[in-house]
Amino acid sequence: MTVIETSELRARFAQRLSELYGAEVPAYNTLVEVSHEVNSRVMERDRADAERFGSIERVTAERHGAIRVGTPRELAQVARIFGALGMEATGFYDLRDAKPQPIPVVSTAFRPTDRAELAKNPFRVFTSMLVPEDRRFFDEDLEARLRAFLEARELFPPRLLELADRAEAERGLAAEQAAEFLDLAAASFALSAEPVDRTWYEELESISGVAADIGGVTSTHINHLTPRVLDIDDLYASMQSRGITMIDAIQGPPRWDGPDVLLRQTSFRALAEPRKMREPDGSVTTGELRVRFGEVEARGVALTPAGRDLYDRMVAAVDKRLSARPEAGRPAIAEQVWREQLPESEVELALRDLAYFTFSVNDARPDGTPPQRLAALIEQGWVTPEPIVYEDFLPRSAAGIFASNLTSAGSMDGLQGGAPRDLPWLSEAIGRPVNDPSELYAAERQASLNEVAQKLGIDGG
Ligand code: OOG
Ligand code: NI
Repeated sequence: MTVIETSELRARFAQRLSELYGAEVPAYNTLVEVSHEVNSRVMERDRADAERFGSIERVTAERHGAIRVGTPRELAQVARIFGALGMEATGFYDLRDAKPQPIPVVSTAFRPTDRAELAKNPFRVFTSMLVPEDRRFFDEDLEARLRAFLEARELFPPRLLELADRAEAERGLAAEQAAEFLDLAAASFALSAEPVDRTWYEELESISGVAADIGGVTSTHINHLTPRVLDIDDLYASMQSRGITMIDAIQGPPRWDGPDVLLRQTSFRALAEPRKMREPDGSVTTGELRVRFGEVEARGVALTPAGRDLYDRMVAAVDKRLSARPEAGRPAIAEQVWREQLPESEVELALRDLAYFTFSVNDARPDGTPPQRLAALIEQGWVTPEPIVYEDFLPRSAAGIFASNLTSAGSMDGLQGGAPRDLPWLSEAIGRPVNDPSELYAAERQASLNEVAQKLGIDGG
């Protein structure tokens, strides 16, 4: 009996979604094509450098998707489906007070956590959950109607969840069941042909387009699928020259001469898609909704909590200078702030403990007794730091991506009373652990330091 193992299931699922999304949103295929061109160009320039943040095989297959659900019960089911694919809830993002625009959701990302699994296929899905209890968005009456609507719907057929549980427990599925699982899983993320109740949808949309996209329809759908590129500035220009209008900025760190850190993303709005609408008089018409889009990203080194604090302070500094000098433009100001505040080399990031690295002992190293301190080991040529790629998301970019693809700004009505939510709450709500990304990066670094210590005969690393 052939068994399709977890990592192969994940790779096949990512591939299935890619085919599905390409058929539903043709501009996605253009984006993938241009991404491949960009990546080949970067590989030709300097292959070794291009592969420092992951092999070209990994990067070429790499995608993240995004879905949105309404309740903890639905999120727990999503966790079972992704559990079957070796993807664990990682990170907590609260987008309700995000700039530039608050979004009534909290989010996590399902992803593989182990370096070897990430290398096999790093597929991840940014997953957001509506917070109908948040009084800043929804009053009591609307909350009650939203909950009733969400509780009555079924996003995933029982058979899919049953196969998911089996796949997770047995770390794979027999070929025939794997095929059934993949069919059911892909189908539950496709755009539904069910008519959308126009009055209900529009009521929610007046508060938030995201609320309408989640609570105004009876199913969920993948709303974007993001390839990874090695040069996002090249990608941006190449897409524009093919006549695809991108949003007006690349989100996240600016382009600059120093190390690539965290995550840079940009997107474009997909076309309106025809959707069946149920009108107030009961008739069904064909309307249009614009809920899906294209996005692309470039990834750099993961930052430590200290590095992340510095990053957040730099973003605040950019905002401040920009408000005093809007005519200078964000990219130029950001580059200036970065030059002033962020070390210009990876080694310095490592020495100042601003980013995560693994360390390996150099074949060519000094004779004699190695020093005890990591900084001295690096400076004297005993060990070399290798950057750990950032595998997660940025809340501000996420909110920017949400906002730039909404038709209307929505309203918050000045209501008070946000429902408190955090990572432990989320974990409790889905009945599974939610990983803290920094703990994962720190553990990977520590494992490499332990190896270094053993190899060099140093206590503790
Ligand atoms: C998710 C937006 C966030 C990202 O890459 O930051 C995201 C959504 O639109 O549902 O995918
Ligand atoms: Ni995204």
